[in-house]
Amino acid sequence: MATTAAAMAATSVVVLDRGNNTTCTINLHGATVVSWRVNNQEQLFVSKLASFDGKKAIRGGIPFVFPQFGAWSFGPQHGFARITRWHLERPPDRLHNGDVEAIFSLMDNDFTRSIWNYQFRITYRLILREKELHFHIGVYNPSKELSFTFNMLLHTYLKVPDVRRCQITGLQGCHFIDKTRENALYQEGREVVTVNEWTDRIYQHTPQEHVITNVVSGRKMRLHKYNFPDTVIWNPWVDRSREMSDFGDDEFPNMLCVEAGNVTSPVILLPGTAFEASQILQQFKCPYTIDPSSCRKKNYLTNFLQYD
Ligand code: TA6
Repeated sequence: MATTAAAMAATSVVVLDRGNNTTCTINLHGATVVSWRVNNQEQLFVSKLASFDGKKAIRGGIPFVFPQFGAWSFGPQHGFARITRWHLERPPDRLHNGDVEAIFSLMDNDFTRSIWNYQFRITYRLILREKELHFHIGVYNPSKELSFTFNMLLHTYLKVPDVRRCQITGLQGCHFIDKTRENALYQEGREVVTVNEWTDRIYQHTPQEHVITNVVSGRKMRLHKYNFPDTVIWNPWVDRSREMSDFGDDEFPNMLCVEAGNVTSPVILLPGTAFEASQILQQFKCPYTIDPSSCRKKNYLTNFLQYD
């Protein structure tokens, strides 16, 4: 019996529910995280014009970019992973400490091989904690003789009340490719980066941690990354917003993309080897303005490391 579109759509969404109105929703189309709610507050931006037709990439949440970042002569912009249906490897499961975990996977198939003729297997483990969302990614090359090279990036759309009030730490001194200025290379001089115009920058060799201020309800978001050397900062502002059919002309003030990835230094994966990377998003409230380190309490560090 053919699976109806409705049935397909219905079985395309997986919800991790930790209780206390803290949930994470993943669409199997691209294993795109389409919602992360902490105490009933949505942390991620999804456009009101986003398409959920199971074909186009979802405009918002956290699309999974692989094996190509950006334009691609062999296939779709930002690769095929975000427009391919993933498999639910392990359904949501409550862990001993109350956290909820689920595992998704993607393997090569006729469609992917028609674009990129390599065998691969990706596992994507998501863990929903009280105020944190953990992403653990493994890429495996099962081939006996062929290596392959790939980009990988988590295209995180943060929901913000007003992007002009956001500040991003951890980019000072880093070189960046500015896609708004013919991909010229510059060096960031600011202690905190702000966004007040069309911004599309690939920051290279960035530190493991960024703090974004003034996200939902004035809180802060800590992004901690491992084995993701680059950070992309993007906001389409006025003109680019109008060019996107799945993005409202008035929505740019309410989103900020801070994307951890392997962009400028693609990963080479030898036969029979694996690559791992991870990201942790932590929403926190801190009375101190910019210097998040003064918010750091001992137990934060112990908590952070227990899953690595
Ligand atoms: O990650 C930033 C970026 O590469 C921008 O250049 C912009 O194109 C954005 O991604 C969105 O790309 P998309 O293919 O989703 O329209």
